[in-house]
Amino acid sequence: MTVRPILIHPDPRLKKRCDEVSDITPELRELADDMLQTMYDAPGIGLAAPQVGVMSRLLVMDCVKDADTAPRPLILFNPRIVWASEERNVYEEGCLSIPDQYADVERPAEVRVAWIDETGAEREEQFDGLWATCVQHEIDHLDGKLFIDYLKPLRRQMITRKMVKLKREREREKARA
Ligand code: K1U
Ligand code: ZN
Repeated sequence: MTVRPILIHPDPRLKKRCDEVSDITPELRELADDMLQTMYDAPGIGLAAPQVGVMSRLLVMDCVKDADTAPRPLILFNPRIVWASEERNVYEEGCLSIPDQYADVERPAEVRVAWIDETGAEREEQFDGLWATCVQHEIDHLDGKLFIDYLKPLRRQMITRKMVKLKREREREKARA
């Protein structure tokens, strides 16, 4: 398993809709394992394939935060929301592609999601709490949408400017090394 580099906003690959997966190939299973490793290493609670530069509809997540509870890594190919609650929930979201920036985002409090798992089996599950927020955030990534797209334009522009600066600094550091 390999930790892959995570793309930082702005990047055109984070703004594109990803392609459906037609076959769960060994390469895609390896990618999913690398993504889990990358997510735990970051650390994060979710990761979508475009964040590592792969334009396929694949996401991983594990929202177990409590050290006393066993991890629950999930691998979702072609995930789709088949039902969303009327009730909404606000959560202060972050994103591994937008480091150190957080903002309140309102989304359905519960969602039912259908997907194909790593064995090729069809799965369906209802998520609530942080799991519901996270799976919606990750499915947005597969549609080229970031959590800052829910914010007012001025706030979004400020965050984007900070990220442009961060990327420039990281490039300079890389050139010096
Ligand atoms: O998609 C991503 O960029 C991952 C992102 C997922 C997410 C976070 C919060 C709300 C919705 C979706 C993250 O994992 S950011 C890091 C984070 O939230 C976290 C890190 C360590 C422990 C607990 C949470
Ligand atoms: Zn994100």
